Amino acid sequence: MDTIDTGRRATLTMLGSTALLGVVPLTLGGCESLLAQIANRPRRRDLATLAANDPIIQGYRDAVAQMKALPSTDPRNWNRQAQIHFDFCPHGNWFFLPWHRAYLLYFEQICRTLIGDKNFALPYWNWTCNRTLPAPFLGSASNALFVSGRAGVPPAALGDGSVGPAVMDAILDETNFLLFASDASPGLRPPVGYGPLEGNPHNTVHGFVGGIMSSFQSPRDPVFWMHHNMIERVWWEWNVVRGHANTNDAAWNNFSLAGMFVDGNGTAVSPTVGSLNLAPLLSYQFDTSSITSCGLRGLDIERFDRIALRKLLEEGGTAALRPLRTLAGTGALEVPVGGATSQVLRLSGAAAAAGAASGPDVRLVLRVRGVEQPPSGDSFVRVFVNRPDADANTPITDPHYAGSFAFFADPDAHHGHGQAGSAAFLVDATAAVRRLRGLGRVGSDDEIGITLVAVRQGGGPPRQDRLRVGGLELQLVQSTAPAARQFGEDAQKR
Ligand SMILES: [Cu+2]
Repeated sequence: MDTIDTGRRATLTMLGSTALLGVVPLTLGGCESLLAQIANRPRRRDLATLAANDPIIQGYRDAVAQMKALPSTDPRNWNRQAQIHFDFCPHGNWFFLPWHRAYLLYFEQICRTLIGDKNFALPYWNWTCNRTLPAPFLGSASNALFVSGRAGVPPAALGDGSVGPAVMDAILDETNFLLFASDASPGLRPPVGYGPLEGNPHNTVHGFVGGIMSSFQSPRDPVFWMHHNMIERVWWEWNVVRGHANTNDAAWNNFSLAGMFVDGNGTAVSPTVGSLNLAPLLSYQFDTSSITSCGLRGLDIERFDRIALRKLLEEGGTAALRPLRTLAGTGALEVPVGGATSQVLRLSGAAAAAGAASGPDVRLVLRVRGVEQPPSGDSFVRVFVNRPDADANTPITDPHYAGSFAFFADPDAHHGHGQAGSAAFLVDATAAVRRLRGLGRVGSDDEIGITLVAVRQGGGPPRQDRLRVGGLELQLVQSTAPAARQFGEDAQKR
């Protein structure tokens, strides 16, 4: 039998975690059947590999239709499931990933129960390789996966700057959990700081699809679950393939998600964040093509060193971002939303200190504080360093480009959450500054200019809207994170 581990202690450890995740039926048929169940755990597949009439797509459509037909007294009812997101979803902090992992796991169990297929697994929308809204979600109201009011329908396509391979590779190579997964927060919902994964591809896809997908009721659009399964897929690749550790911070691991989700039978569940760390080894697996190498040979993770992998997932590592010095800050500013508009800020004294950012663990992090998105909500922001003439036409391949961020929910949905005006976005400008120093474009004037360019999704014409920002802070930050591990053969890594 192919087991994911060896040794009695490990087996018992897995039993504890597995029962928590509800993978196991109520009566266990002994360890062997449990291990077989884990080895054969459902495989989540790339939507693009499934034909329109594939049983997985049919099953998902069937599950959604059934959930819509359930009475609103049933917590598995479609709108009740979306309400969980409205009531509890964390955004802009380190609970973003595990909360949505639990949300997907229990939603997947509900699908299984309703369609009577214990092997059903949610597919995912690999938007890095397939930039338009997947075909099974189009059509008309007779299709349970269709929803009206979307903006991003084909031929509208997502761009390289938000979901392209270079963006995703940079995210997947981030070593620090707090930058990968968004910043540490004392509670479930304060939006402390959006990291690049959440702030850029995650938010951009919500805004791109538009309609209900850009609100806190976004799970009412069936494509929400395919999008978040891709986010989960990214986290999986970050852990399993790129060998990065989640944080071992007890405040994160011990955080309870009780009272939020129900399992396939509608029974309340009480996972902790830490209990979800082993989900990639216990609850589901992914098909194994690497995200950013579209169409290339997949990875055979069954041949990985799974003992070492389990250790990494179970134990995590120290993840810290310690501000060494705030180099410069600004007060409030506004950026007009449109084709060729930008705002330039000069942060004096930055360049000399930027010279200190030469070690691998010292970063120059731009914190964009108090971001209030424009009412229209369909824009995103590009950040350039020392390029005061940057505009919407400046390509993201420009050496001055540092990163992007986008907006998740429309301002109306933000009310009731008390989040308007309080979101912060983290942009790691280290690579851009190092690149510019190499080109001799930083240093002589002892200043670093930050240009924010607000661009409309789909490149629409300028609007009267303005993006309001509470202020910018450029910080020199000491990053602490475990070195990347490798669990497979060299050749398998991408
Ligand atoms: Cu989301």
